[in-house]
Amino acid sequence: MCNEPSTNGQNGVANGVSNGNGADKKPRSVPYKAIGDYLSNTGRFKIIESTLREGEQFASAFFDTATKVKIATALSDFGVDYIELTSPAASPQSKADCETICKLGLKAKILTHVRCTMEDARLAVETGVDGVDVVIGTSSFLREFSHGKDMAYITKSAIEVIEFVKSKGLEIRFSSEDSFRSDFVDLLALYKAVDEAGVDRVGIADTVGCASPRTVYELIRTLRGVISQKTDIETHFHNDTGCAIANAFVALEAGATHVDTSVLGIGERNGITPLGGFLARMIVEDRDYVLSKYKLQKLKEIEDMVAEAVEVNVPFNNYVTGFCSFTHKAGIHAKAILNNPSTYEILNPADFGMTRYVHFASRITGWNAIKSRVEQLGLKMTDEQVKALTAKIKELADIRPLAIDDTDAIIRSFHLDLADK
Ligand code: HCA
Ligand code: CU
Repeated sequence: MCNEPSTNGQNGVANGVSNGNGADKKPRSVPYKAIGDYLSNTGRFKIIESTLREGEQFASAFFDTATKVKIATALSDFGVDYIELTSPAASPQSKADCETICKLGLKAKILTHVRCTMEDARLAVETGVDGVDVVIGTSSFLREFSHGKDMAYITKSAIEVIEFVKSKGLEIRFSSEDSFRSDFVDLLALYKAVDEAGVDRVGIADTVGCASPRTVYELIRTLRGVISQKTDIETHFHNDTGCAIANAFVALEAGATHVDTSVLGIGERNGITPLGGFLARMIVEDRDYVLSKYKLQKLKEIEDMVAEAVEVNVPFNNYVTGFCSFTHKAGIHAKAILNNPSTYEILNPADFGMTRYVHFASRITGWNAIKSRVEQLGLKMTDEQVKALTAKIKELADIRPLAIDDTDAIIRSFHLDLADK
């Protein structure tokens, strides 16, 4: 069920000029409401932000201490619930950085992510973190070609690690790597055992990005029925086949409580559920919850900060902050958008501190877009004159691409000619 974006008077079109035409009206309510779903946590999820763990596994990522501090502070201010950091076992500097971030006193809880061994768990609890995320591969691929351990061994070491971390008064999560290619019966037996050992959260990870929304829904819903209600379910989705946001969303619908994200989705290979895209999905589902928790207006700043740190450009079609996310081009779209932005927008750019732009310099423009531009330039014309001007712009735009400056020049000279007549 899609709710319409709320329009709040900040719906300026190009150059921030208000269209003054319906944008301030309260949105119409949607006639059909979703029936209450007792399993769904789409209105009360938590974010585990893993830019400083999964994101460090991104091809071109290198975060020095100062950059880690900057990113962790920005994410905490943004409102994420948890920040996950690279294992202290990875390197001496990783351990030192983990300790430094724990001492910052951020609002977000700090986690570190370690292998399911006592050695790693001991290192983790020494760093000052609020909680430990442990993981071990359970698929036959990983059991055979990675660590070589069977399910009985995995269960035994999981319980030992869980009991140890809990004895230190810290939060503990246990996750299986490659959950969707693991034996389902084995997996459920393992989660039941760790649940009985008192784990706070279990994690499901689509390590290779093979899962589709339907398989995610079924697995999480079954798991929800097998472990106790007080135990949270964290989910982690890779994006190899383009389902990372959809999978995170259905996981919440099926009863998961926590979602792993990273800024711009950076991580191993092409990464995981992106923070911005995930929140775009969630604001459509539960606007009040998202706005009450997350400072969405800071999203672009955080994305730019991370893009610079890992030396990539923000993709042109990035969710919310891509350069054309709120650009409307075709004449039919522009006309409706100028009347009421909800016609062709499910997100309100103002919620994210972004601005709408009505494109007018092309052959598929319409006279409403040109009229709006004429007004922005402070010029006066009748509708008939604007229509004639539009025809002239289309004639030129049929021959070559027009820049905004070109089009503005045509508009101004047309206006001057009118005065001469
Ligand atoms: C990996 C591990 C992991 C762990 C996810 C988790 C994955 O780098 O392979 O602990 O929830 O994708 O399985 O990121
Ligand atoms: Cu991962």
